[in-house]
Amino acid sequence: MSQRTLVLLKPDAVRRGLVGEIIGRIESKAGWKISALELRTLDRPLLETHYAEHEGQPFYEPLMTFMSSGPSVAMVVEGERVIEGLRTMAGPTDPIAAAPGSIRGDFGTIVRENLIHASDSEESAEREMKIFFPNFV
Ligand code: D4T
Repeated sequence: MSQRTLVLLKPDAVRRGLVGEIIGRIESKAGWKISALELRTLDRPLLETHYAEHEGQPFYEPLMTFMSSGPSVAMVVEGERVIEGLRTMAGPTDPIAAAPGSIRGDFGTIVRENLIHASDSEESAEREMKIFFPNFV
């Protein structure tokens, strides 16, 4: 089942020079391909839309500050079961709980700076692709 998903390489991944490493892992999965890609600093209105479900949480404001602290890489990735596959490849939200071999498990320590976002369902993927690539979808 071919799917599309929205992936963000967060400002920590870009600052630390991990973009090539992470994109390499994605491109190494058989049949997965990047169909849109942009390097850009995410502004507050876009982040408010993307993270609407977390408004009011104690981590919301620090998350907003971090996510707008430098450029991110936004991508659409497509391929076989790519939504589930990229969530597995990223690992769970807390990088210390993430298994070695996953992106967060290999490179992260703190929850806020967990390197990567990947849509968690087909509905989220559709919503998020429209936010980041309104002219593509
Ligand atoms: P994203 O959405 O960035 O892919 O992350 P997850 O799907 O893994 O996790 P999430 O939506 O629960 O969290 C979004 C974002 O908020 C940061 N965060 C989260 C944080 O700084 N403190 C926290 O306690 C939580 C739960 C990390 C990811």
